[in-house]
Parts: sequence; structure tokens; C-alpha cells
Amino acid sequence: MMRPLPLLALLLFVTAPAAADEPPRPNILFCIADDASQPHFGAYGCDWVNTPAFDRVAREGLLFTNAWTPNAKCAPSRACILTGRNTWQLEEACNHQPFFPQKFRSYAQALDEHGYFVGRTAKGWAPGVAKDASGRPRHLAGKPFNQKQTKPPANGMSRIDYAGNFEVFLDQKPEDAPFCFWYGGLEPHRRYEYGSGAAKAGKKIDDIPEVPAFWPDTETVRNDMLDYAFEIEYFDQHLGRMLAALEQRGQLENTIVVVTSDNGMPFPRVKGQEYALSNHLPLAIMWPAGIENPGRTIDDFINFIDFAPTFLELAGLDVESAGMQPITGSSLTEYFRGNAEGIVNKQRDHVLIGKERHDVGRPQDQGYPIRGIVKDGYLYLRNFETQRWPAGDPITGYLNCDGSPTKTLILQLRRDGKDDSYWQQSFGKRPAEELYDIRTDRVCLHNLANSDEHREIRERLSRQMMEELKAQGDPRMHGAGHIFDQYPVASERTANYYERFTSGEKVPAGWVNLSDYEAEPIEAESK
Ligand SMILES: [Ca+2]
Repeated sequence: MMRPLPLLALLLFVTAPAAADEPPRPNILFCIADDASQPHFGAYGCDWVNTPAFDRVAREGLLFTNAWTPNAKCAPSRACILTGRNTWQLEEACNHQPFFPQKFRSYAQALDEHGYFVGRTAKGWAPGVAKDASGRPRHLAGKPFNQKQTKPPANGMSRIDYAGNFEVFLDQKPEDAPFCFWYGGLEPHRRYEYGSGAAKAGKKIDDIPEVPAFWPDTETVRNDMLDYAFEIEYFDQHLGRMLAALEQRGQLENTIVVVTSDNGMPFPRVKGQEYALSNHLPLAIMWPAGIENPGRTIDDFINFIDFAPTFLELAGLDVESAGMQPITGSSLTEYFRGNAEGIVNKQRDHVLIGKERHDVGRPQDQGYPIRGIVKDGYLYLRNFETQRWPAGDPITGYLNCDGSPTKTLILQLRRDGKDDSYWQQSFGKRPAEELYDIRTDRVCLHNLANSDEHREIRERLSRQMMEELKAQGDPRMHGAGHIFDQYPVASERTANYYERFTSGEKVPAGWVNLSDYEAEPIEAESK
């Protein structure tokens, strides 16, 4: 065993510039779409969403077919990325719109302290409040570069010129410092300009081969999907401009480019839930100087908690020198070497997922606690509070589902007494256990939890999930799940929503209705 290095030597090792015979530390460009599901990128075979830049990253690097976030909602998903810890290991940051605990540092903060030039554009960790002990904002994903504005091709898209701001960032970078940049695009987060996919991108509703069976297959829903597609394409265009800017500056070679999304599409039964379309996300990584035999496809389970340890390793840091809390994920650099494809590391054979409180609207700001495991072609879910409403309380408008033409249609079909099956799937209450064969039922509609034939697999997955969660210190496995409901909501606008709403207060909840939808507060991190 190696003797520990004296502290001074360790500090010199981690802060000194690379020696002459060592390659310089790579730049890091982390690109994260907001609310895009895994199937909707060209590299995965989708032909009604055009993503040439994502496809290039996959072609010139690695395409991962099995990347999952532990928690399919903006702030908690991003907290896992930034800390390398599972959502149930993050205290308040397990919730959406929380106060981010001061004890948790991000990889971006660590790199900032160890010689990297660090910044971000648009949405970093959000929504929520992250402040240090003296009340100053903590830039968990890097300091903001948002000044350059542009005119996007449709209403509802951000005016922030992401790629333009990346160039501003590159212009400011000291010549001898590597960079770490976070491109937090605000697409395809709602709202959308209805019909823009058809009118402005020339898409046709018949281009969509199949509407997921839990939504009605109508022109309205198909148009909603095309508008979502148009927004993904806008995110991808800025990625393309960023790759071109790096190439032009001769910096693409030693930059690791990671492209993913924080959670699944903002449609009923997807975003904010824990099904396959919710948590299974796109992932492509390129690094010309560092990835051997590009163009490979990797089928191992990759977890969002694996990004932070990857970036620390590339920066020559360990958890202690980074000043971070212990990391649960493990570095992805094993995939960069050699020529292995498909199933590479047999130990990476499952992921754990789960959630607590997302958007508000239940009594006492309660969440909807779930834990799950994905393994051997199955998704197993355990719902801990089955008397609660999974997508939010009907009284306040199912607030854990963004307002949309698809949501409105499903609620209308039920109200009119025409069809309540879609409502049941997206908004109805659920049993304590769910089990889906996601090889044949990717949309998770056929619950096998009560099938005798599947009893063995259900019990095996449940046991493994519970054992691992216990070992990871999940409070819900140790009789303390209620603490997640007790953490305050970091927004005076929405805290205690149910009680205020039911006592007659007019509480703004823009996200219920498309007409007065308000985007999530993207600058919460820097306020
Ligand atoms: Ca999101």
C-alpha cells in the first residue's frame, strides 16, 4: 500500500501545472439540455428530431445507450451531477427548489480552486437557493456568462446566446489555464410556441412514428411533440456552434465534450416521475486527444453521479483534495481507453433511482417519495405514500406536471366524461409496487408487480434496492423519510402553496396554465 503523501507534497501535486512531459489537463465542456428524453436524438435512430451536433459528438467519441439520472427533475438531477452523490444522500438538495446545503461542494467549485477557469451559461443548478455562510451566492456550476443575447426562432426559447457567451468566456480565459464550462441550455423546457415545429421547422405530424400509448394520439399531442423537437434542435445548434468555436481556436483536440439532459420530456407521466422515459437520458462524450477508437457504443449502466468523479480524475484531484463530501459514483475514464464496446464492465449492471418533493401543491408541502432500481431489463419501483397524488394534488392542478397542450387535453377528456384512462396513467394514484419489463414495455404501462411469474425478479430487485439504499444512508430506509417533507421550499412565491391556495389566496402558479406560464427562475443560483 502507498504511504500517504505529506500534505504539502499533495498540494503541490494537485495545484502545480503539468510537467513538461505530461499532457496538459483537458478542458471540460459539459452540455445539458433541459427536459429532453433519451430516444429523441439522431444518434439513437430518431429521425423526426435532427441533432447533427450531438450525433457528431457520438460519432467522434462514445455513445452511451444506458445513462440514467437518479432523480428526474431539474434541481435534484443537477445536484447529483455536481456532487457525485445519489439524490437521497444530498439532504435538502434531494428536493426541487431547496436551500442547497453548504456542506456539499461541486466539482466545478473544486476545479475553480485548482487552476481551472470555470464558467457557465444559462441554467446551472436550479431552481433553488445556494448561498455561503455569509449569504453570498455559490456558483455551483460556474459563474454566469449570460450577457450576450440573441433572437431565438420561436417564442418560449431563451434569449441567451449560449454559444456567443461561450466565446466571451473563451476570450476571457487565461492562456495557460484549462477551462471547465457548463452549457445549461433552457430548451426543450416549456413553454413552447404552439405549432412552431410545423410552421417554422417544416416538420409534419406524420413524421412521428409513434405517440407513447399513455397520451391520446391526436394532432394536438403530435404538434406538442414537434414543438419539443424544434427546441431540442435549437439546443443542438448552439452545441454545434460551440464545437466550431473550439475547432477554430485549435482547442477541440484537448477538450472533453459531454452532452446530456437533466430529465425526461416535459409531458405528463414523464418529467417529474421515475419511469424509463423520465430517468433514461441521452449521453455522448468526445475527446479527440483522450478517447481511443472513437465511434464506439457503450451499453453499460452509466449514472449521473459518475460525472463528478470523472472530471476530478481528469483534473488530477481526489475527493479530499477537492474538499468534497464522499462521492458514490465512479469515474468513466475506463471507457476512454481500448476498443471495448457494448457491455464492457459487468459490474455496471444496474442503477438506483428515486425522488422526494418536486413541485409543490400537496398539503404541508409533501412530496411523493419513490425509490427504484433498473436491472436485468426490468424497472422496479416502490411508492412509499400511496395515499398521495403522484403528479400533484388535483385541488391545486397537478403541479408536478408542467402545463401543456397535452396535459390540458388529458384533463379535458376526463372532465368531459369521454375517457379517463389517460388521466389515470398520468395523474391517478398508484399501487405500492410497480414492475415493468422495459425491454418490451419501454413506456412502462404494464405493471407486472402482481404477476406470479415475476415474483422472483420483483423480490430480488426489491431486496437489492433496499440493501443498497440502507448502505448508502438513505434516511427513508432508516425511519426518517419525513425529513424530506420538512425541509423548507426556497421560494416565498410557492412555499405552503396548498394551504394558501385552499384558503382563497391568489397564489401565482403559472405553470398550471399554458397561457400564463412562467419559466423556472434560472438565476436563482446567482441571487
Ligand atoms: Ca429539467
